[in-house]
Order: sequence, then C-alpha cells, then structure tokens
Amino acid sequence: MDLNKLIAELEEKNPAQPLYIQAAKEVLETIVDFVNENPKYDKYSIVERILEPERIIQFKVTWVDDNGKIHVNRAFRVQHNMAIGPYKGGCRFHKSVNQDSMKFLAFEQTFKNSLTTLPMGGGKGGSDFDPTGKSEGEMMRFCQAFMTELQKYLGPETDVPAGDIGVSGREVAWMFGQYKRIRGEHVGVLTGKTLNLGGSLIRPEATGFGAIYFLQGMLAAKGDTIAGKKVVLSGFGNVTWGAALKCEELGAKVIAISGPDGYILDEDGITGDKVVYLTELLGTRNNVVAPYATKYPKAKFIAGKKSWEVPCDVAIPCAIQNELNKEDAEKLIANGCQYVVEASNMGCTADAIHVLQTNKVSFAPGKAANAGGVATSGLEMTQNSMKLAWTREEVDEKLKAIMSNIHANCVKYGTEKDGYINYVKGANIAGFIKVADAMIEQGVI
Ligand code: 2IT
Repeated sequence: MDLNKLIAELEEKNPAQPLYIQAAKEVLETIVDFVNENPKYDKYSIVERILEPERIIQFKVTWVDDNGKIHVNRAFRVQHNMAIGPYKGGCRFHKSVNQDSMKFLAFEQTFKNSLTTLPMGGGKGGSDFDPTGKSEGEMMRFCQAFMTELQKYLGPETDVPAGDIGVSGREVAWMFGQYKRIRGEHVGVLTGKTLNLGGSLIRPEATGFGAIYFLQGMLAAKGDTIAGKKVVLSGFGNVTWGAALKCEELGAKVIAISGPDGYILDEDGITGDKVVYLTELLGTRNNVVAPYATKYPKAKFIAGKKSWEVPCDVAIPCAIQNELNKEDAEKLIANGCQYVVEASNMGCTADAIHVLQTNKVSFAPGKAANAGGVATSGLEMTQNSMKLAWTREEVDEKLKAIMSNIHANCVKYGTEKDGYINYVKGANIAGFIKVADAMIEQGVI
C-alpha cells in the first residue's frame, strides 16, 4: 500500500471530518509495514475497502419537551463493517455528535470488536441531543422517538446497539421497550440492558474493569504491579466508576476525577461511598463534579482545569475523544507518570500519543484498553441467544481472559526492537488481521 497516497485520498474524500481522518490515519500509519509484508491485502484492496463505512444512516428525531415545545435533533447510525459479525457498537447522546464523530467511532469499533475475538462487526450511533438537565419524561420520549426510526435498521443478527456517553441502562431499556412495541419481538437487539430485560451482570462496570485488567498486563510486562499506584481519572460516568471500583479492589489509589466544570482532587482516595456517589452525581444529569467537594470537604474542586496536572503514576482518560492533548502529556511526563490508558475512545490527541511514545511511557489505545465494555456486550448477546444468565464470576472470568488475550496480541504485534511495546501498532495490526482475512474469504462484497 502507498501510505502517502492513501492519506491524501482519505483527506480529500472526508473534508471537514478531522476525527475520522485522525482515527484512520493512525491505523494506516501503524499497519503499513505489515500490509506491505503480506501482499494478499493489497491484492484484494482491503485497506481501501475498510476505510469506507458500509452504510451511514442519518435521520431526524422529533420529540416534545415538558412544556409542550417540539424539538428536532439529528441522529445517525454508522454501520461500518459486518465482515465478522452483526454491526455492534454503542449509541451516544451528546451535543458533539455529528457524522464525523460517528464515523470515527464506528471505524474504531470495527478494530476493537475484532480484538475481543467475539463475532461482532463495527457500528456506532447517536444523536446531538444533550441529556443535560432533561427530565425523566423528556429522556424517555426522546429514546422512544430515536428508536422509532432506528429500529428499521436493527435486529439481533443485523445490528445490535448499546449505550455510550449519555446513554445508560435506563435509556437502553426505554429503547428496548420501544423496539418491542413496534416489532413485537422480545429479542437481544440491544446490549447494556437492565437485568430484567436480559442484561448481563458486570456490563455496567465492564469498560472500567477491563481497562484496569489491561493496565495490569501493562504493569506485568514491565515487572510492576498495581498495588500502591496513584491513579488519575477523567470523567465521572460508568467507565470512571468501574475503573475506580477495580482500582480500590486491587489496592491502587484514585486521587482525581473530572467533569466539564473542572476536577476533584481527593488525596485520601476516591473509595467506598465516594465511588457510589459518582453514580449519584451522574444521575442528577447536571454534568458537574463540583458538588463532590461540598459533600466531601477534604477534597478540593479546581474549576476549569483538567485532572492531568495532578502528579500520578497512571493516567486514565475516561470521558471523550481528544481530552488529553500534547501539553497534558508533557505535564504528565514531567510529573513522572509512566502509564496512560485510554478508557475513552481516542482519548488522546495524535501529538499527545507521539510525546508519550517518544518518552517511552506505556500507552494503551482505547480500542484495546476499553474493549471490555463491548466484549461484555458480546457475552450478553451469547447469554441472550442461549436464554441463560451467567453469574458475576463467570462473566468476570471471561472478561479477564479476553483482556489478557488482547494484551498478548498487542505484545505480539507491537513489540519494537528495543523491547518497548507499541500498543497502538499492536492493537491496530491484531484488530485488522481478523477483519481483513474475513473480508478476503467472503469475496468481493
Ligand atoms: O465504545 C464502546 O465500545 C461502547 N460504547 C460499547 C459498545 C457496545 O456495544 O457495548
């Protein structure tokens, strides 16, 4: 493959889509040598084909607020690649949602889902609807209106959405109800469901748990362990909550979290009821973390700043794309941070990753480190198909095995001559292989 030509075409074909270009460019740059060593991929034009989403659905969502006013939002489902299984990926409700963010997320999802080894293709959906300050009734009506249109494109063997930013078990359950009302089928067409609807134990915690299991692999690769490590997180949603729970269990100390309003520094450690409080904060849908410092006065709230300025051993972005930039990376390195683990999708900018890798910080990209969420969604699909439910222990054991396998694959394909593990390269190559080979096997489709 001709890297420069492909990047030029990518930029020309996707004008004003910087996120998609960022995600795709990173993959191209890290798989180029591997692709050129294996001529079959060029022979079947696999790279060009993988860069093009199979389908992009855009639709209008009209809903009525509590005052009777009608609102219109824009929504999407990007069905990126179905080579290894039904489209699978979350739905995001956030004001930043547009075709660009949906395309990059669906693209990332294809590689991530491949890494899990489960039979799931890549997709992503969402809307520019902002859940901040919305009442329960407004949220439900929006979810129902969203699903009324989206259901046309879904099915348990076709496309299986889940939650993402702004969409938790409550919203998934409302969407499930609406799908069932229209289609008359009680099937596993969504994951991240509540337990009564066929949801899986551990699914809410899985992204955070999985990221910490992956971190354990990174630490072990350097002869280190998690106990006693100072951890700084961003965000205060499901992912942050799961990561904080697992850190506490394994003896690491989470000292900071953040929201759009600033960050919380709690040197005593964010543990026990404080972790539970994160879910309450999220539940208010006010999208602020400042109240934490009022409830726990020994903690400090630093307005308008990011948690990356706090000295730590491990930094874990858990919020949104490009939330950690070059300056943040430089600050983390200056403060002695040795591990950066993306629990969010593309949490770091390209130049932040460059700085971290140049300084030999262990850096895990989201498509590897946060794959525990969708992996557990895959396990939810399995349970739904079998009409059985596994125990917490069974699900957790499978999640651990999947994360450890992803780590091993990153090591296999990403270890450089000096021994440094380039997890970005490892994850991109390992994720690419299964999808690419499955595409070749299926002929020109
Ligand atoms: O980014 C992600 O992997 C998710 N939001 C979870 C997707 C899923 O289908 O569970």
